[in-house]
Amino acid sequence: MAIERIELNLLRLPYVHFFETSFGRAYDRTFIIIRVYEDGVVGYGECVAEEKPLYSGETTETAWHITRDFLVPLVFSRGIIEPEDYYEAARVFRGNQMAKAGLELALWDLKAKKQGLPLNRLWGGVREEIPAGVSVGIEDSVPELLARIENYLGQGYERIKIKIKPGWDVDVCQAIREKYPDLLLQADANGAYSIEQAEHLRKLDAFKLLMVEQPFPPYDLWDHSQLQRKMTTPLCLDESIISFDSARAALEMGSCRIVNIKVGRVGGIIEARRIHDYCQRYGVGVWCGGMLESGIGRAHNLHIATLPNFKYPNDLSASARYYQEDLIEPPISLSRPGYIRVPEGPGLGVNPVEERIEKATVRKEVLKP
Ligand code: OSB
Ligand code: MG
Repeated sequence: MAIERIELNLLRLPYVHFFETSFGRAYDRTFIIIRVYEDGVVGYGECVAEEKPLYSGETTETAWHITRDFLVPLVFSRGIIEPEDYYEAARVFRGNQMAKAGLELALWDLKAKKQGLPLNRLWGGVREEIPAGVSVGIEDSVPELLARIENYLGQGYERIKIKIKPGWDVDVCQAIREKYPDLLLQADANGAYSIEQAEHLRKLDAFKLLMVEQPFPPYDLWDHSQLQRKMTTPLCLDESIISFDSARAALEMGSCRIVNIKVGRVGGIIEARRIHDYCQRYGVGVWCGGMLESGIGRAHNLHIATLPNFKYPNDLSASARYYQEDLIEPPISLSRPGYIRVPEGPGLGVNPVEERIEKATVRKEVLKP
């Protein structure tokens, strides 16, 4: 058979609560859902590019353009169905990992559904439940942040990640530690600092953080290596790890001791697995980051997090933490305190609700060979 049709939908979904990082505050998420159709089977992918080029240079509009004008034509012209063939073919195009990943994820879901297997069974997942975690944005005040943390702990989350930036860091960690001496806690700067602030960042060593994520901008691998030498807390890289090669450079340079894997940021599941396997051989643990995905993208994240070297709690939370009405039914929820069960049905194992996708759609395009 062959792919008969590929649909791109641009969606906008409001968050249950605003999400603020060092980039600013956001009230909703704009993203692309990719559907591939073959012989009555539909594969679903989510492209995590955001509306603005803040976290990454990609945006929903660049990803739409790259997908529609280069990646989909590649699939149709070569008669590609297998994600492995797609990965090899798409390498001719530079960069644009998020665009590449969105279509690859849809092809993986399709492949697993045709075989009647849960997605992670295609490449050896070893976990049925994933350690959950919640990423808590910057608030207007420390008491408001503490109240949010208390609420999440009450819901069963056992690991909290906070967002930090200059002016919202040491004092905030201090306040959390006073209230919760043993909480599994980590901090993510999304690149808000520079090496000149190394002495200030060292103060974070006092708070028994699991890790400090991405203190410097994405391309500062060298500065990260210098900071890691000065800090006892492990550094974790997120934005800097955009490919297998950047992961290799980061580990060889000593820029981090932990790696955050996001399938979107690295260009898909095959690249994510290469990074995972390399880190495992290197003795460096990984965990799964998130981009506030809908249930479709989050289900893909649950499947990748079944691999054995995912050794830390992940940025994977229940649907209710993100959206009033997620795109899937039933929504994702904690199966017991601190864990989310991996969906067991064929492919992603979740049921996208077509009416909800249509309702949230702001633009749509149907592509045919
Ligand atoms: O840096 O990990 C990040 C969300 C959007 C963009 C970047 C990041 C995040 C998060 C949210 O921290 C994690 C989640 O999806 O729960
Ligand atoms: Mg991050």
